[in-house]
Amino acid sequence: MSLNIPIVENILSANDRLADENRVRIDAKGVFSINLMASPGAGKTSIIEQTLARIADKLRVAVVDGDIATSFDADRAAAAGAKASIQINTGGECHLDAVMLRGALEQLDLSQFDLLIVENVGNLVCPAEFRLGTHKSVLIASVPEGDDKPYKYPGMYRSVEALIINKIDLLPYIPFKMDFFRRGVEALNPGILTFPSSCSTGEGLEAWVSWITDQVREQKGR
Ligand SMILES: Nc1nc2c(ncn2[C@@H]2O[C@H](COP(=O)(O)OP(=O)(O)OP(=O)(O)O)[C@@H](O)[C@H]2O)c(=O)[nH]1
Ligand SMILES: [Mg+2]
Repeated sequence: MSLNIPIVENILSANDRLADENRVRIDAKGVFSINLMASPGAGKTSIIEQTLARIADKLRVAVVDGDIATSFDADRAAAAGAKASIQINTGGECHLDAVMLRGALEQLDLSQFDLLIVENVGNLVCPAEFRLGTHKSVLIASVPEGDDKPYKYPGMYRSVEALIINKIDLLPYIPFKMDFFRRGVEALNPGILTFPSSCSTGEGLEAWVSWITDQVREQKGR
């Protein structure tokens, strides 16, 4: 038991070093990058599809998709207009790590892109612990998951810079208390940028797309 803590610390610090290298590589080409995290089925790929539908004619987008198995999500991103989409199969790991992203970056000519979206494996625990080197981490919470998730998964809610609250079209049908949810978020991550949205109706997506477009522009200007 006493040996486990140094081993975990070593794994995480080795991952951090590789994440820093990924960041240098991404920065060198002026690409803006996000790590999209959420529980399974919260709507990560749907948000990517809806984002692409609104920006793929203006921005060159690469998508890297992490899943335990299948290439379904990378196929969806390609069909939605991603200029490149790469599927990583973790073969059982519940998160992406920096070495996996490095493998994907080696397959991309980053000078050909403005935006890199990484869809992490659906999970509210492990992905928060492994930095990838992206500029911003974004969490998608979805209404059917329940309003107690910030309280139960504080590490994830603390680790991100923006929060999409997806599936708000389902609010009339599900006992989701938005005030309770937001109080939990605020206690962990005060002032976090929040985007209530629905991939079904399109509500709220304009604000999200406008934020991400601004981030791409700022990154180019650096
Ligand atoms: N009602 C409603 N359904 C949605 C919304 N967004 C996504 N869905 C549905 O939720 C289901 C899961 O969506 P995905 O985008 O595949 O979710 P994901 O987070 O990428 O799932 P994994 O990659 O498997 O973890 C699909 O049936 C979507 O059609 C939404 O805003 N409202
Ligand atoms: Mg997905």
